[in-house]
Amino acid sequence: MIRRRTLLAGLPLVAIATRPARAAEFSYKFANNLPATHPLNTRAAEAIARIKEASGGRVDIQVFPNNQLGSDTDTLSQLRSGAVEFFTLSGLILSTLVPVASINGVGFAFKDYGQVWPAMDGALGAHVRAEIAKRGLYAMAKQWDNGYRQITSATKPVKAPADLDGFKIRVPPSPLWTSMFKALGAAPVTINFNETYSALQTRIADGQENPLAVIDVAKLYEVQKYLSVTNHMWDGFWFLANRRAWDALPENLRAIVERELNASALQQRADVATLNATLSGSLKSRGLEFVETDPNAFRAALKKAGFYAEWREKFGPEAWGVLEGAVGSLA
Ligand code: X2X
Repeated sequence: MIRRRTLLAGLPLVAIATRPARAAEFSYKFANNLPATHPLNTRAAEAIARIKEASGGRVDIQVFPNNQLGSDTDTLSQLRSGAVEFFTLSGLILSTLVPVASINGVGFAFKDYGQVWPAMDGALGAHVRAEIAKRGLYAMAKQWDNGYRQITSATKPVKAPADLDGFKIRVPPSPLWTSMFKALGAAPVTINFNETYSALQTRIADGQENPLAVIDVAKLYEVQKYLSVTNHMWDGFWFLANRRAWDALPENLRAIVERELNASALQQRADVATLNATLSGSLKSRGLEFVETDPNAFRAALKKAGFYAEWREKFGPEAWGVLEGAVGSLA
């Protein structure tokens, strides 16, 4: 019988215990602008765990939420240079690089989610993704939800378009956003998301607009008093990859990453829809006063200002035709 001590003495125990964990073959960074508590981050974290598992540890993605690596504008540059491999970005902000990517933000274009997802998973999304591909980026097939946007204000309830007259409203960096709020008579100020809370606090802007889920996780209710239910546009995040980093992954690993991210995107959409449908109670209890509006009045104001004609011209007949194919005539 071999004695236990003899057996152990023969093994290089020290070497085993001190060998460093093998670094993953592909160590990638994923940056985004939202707090870790938003469903975009909770669902992405689940996808990333499944990707690590399914790739046998070869793909390890580290998350940098909350604009830890910089504003959306900065992070888009980092994505393009390859300093960051993955980034989720609103199509409207992406339009500073890929103009047609803001097309889903045309005011009051989508009646409801029943129009949003068939369009974004269908011809409209395919049109935008093809343009994204021309700019050195890859967009996963499934977009992640931000949601229908609502206007908040610190100074007065916004009930009708006339209440926006001269109103200093923060908008994200995107020509479509600026154009739309100018068309409504407001005075839009372009500010990245990471500076929005403090801009509202210091009254650089008196209001802003975002979906309920963002207003909640970013605690914008602390610096705003009124929330007008306008549903004035639908906004989503493209899950983007730097093209060189994406192509560096062998095909089987790309398939795993895309499969798991897209699966989580579908779950994230359901989470956000639930939040946006149920958060009004808790936001009211935090002091936000809800204001009902007549969206048709805002839409009519946009039309009267020539907003639809202007953007039809800017996007061009082909892209505009794809949008109208999904939502009907916007004229
Ligand atoms: O910047 C915003 O307002 C946000 C969080 O909604 C976007 O990412 C577009």
